[in-house]
Amino acid sequence: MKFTLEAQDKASKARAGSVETDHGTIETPIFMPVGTAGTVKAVHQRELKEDIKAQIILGNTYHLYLRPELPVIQKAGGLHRFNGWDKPILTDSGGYQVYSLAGTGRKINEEGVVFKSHIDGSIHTFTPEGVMDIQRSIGADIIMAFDECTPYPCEFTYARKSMEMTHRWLKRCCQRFDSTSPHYDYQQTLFPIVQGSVYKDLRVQSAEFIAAQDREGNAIGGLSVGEPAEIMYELTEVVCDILPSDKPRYLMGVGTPANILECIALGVDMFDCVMPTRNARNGMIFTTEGIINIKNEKWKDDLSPLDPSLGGYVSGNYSKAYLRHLIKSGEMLGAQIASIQNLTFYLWLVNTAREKIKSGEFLPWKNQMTNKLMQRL
Ligand code: PRF
Repeated sequence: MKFTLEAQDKASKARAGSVETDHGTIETPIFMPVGTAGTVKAVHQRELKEDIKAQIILGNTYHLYLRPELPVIQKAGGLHRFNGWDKPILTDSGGYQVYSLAGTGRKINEEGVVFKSHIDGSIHTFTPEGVMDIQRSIGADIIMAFDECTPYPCEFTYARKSMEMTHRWLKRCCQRFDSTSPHYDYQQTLFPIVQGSVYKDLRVQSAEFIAAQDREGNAIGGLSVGEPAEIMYELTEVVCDILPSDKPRYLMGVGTPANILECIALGVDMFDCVMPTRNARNGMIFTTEGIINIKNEKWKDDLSPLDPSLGGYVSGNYSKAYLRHLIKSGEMLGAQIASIQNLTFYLWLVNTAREKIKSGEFLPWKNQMTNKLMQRL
């Protein structure tokens, strides 16, 4: 993997760059659609590529390991072959998904995490070594270290001990990753994850530890878990200022379009979030003019296109009234159209940010766009 810094904004810490992988180049800043079970829900691969212009998608170790199970993915020749997506893929390690199972009897200890499958209740163990092996089998281009994402709020002592364990787990991840080879004919790279909850001194300590591992890219976890946005911004800035500027920075699970613009300004290069797809299915539509709740009575007979200036097929060819009808009727096409619209918007947002960074107009554009995104149309 190779990261090239192409431009640095003068009025903020925003950057434009590119990440080269064996499955192609990712232009940053980038948003990565979430494809938990090897599919970006309600969107097929040709639409992802041609309409949405996605450059990289996510998969989840936890879900893919439980179903369809690794032998199937291995038999296919890796996840790219299995799901027909030939561009880059990143897999999350399961650290966050297992954390989301809180209350289902999962147990975290030094060795790893014992958890119950959400599918059939069977018991499984994830260890740092095991999760590296699983991600080798799945075959993502970028794989994530096994971490513990602390909840919010979280006591200082717990946050410190958890962060220290995440650091020890990282050492084990690196050791396993470096002593194994890819299963398929392309390279993989491992990103470590900064933790430390909302405590500035822990975040500094974690960012320094993660930076010292000298991997090819770095991630920031444990944020956007319920804390106020201002706290997330403050800690993201603290961490970005420590993580090396010649490597991509990935802020995990963030966020709203306004969150993304703010964090681009702080020096983040990569984002993922279920929001554009999950909220699409509930009728929340992101447009270049602002955010719409398509279920509102107000759109009942509005036959204007969803978002004509976005320039996409779906944005220009389906009306608000028609999408409202589909979503209210629980029609599958409603989820498809809404998901494509929202992802097209998210990719447009980061791509425009990239252009504005390069042309030196990022900050005024970001402020104007953020104002629009505060409005509910
Ligand atoms: N760790 C991992 N994945 C994640 C997170 C994390 O902390 C988050 C937190 N927002 C989202 N996804 N492994």
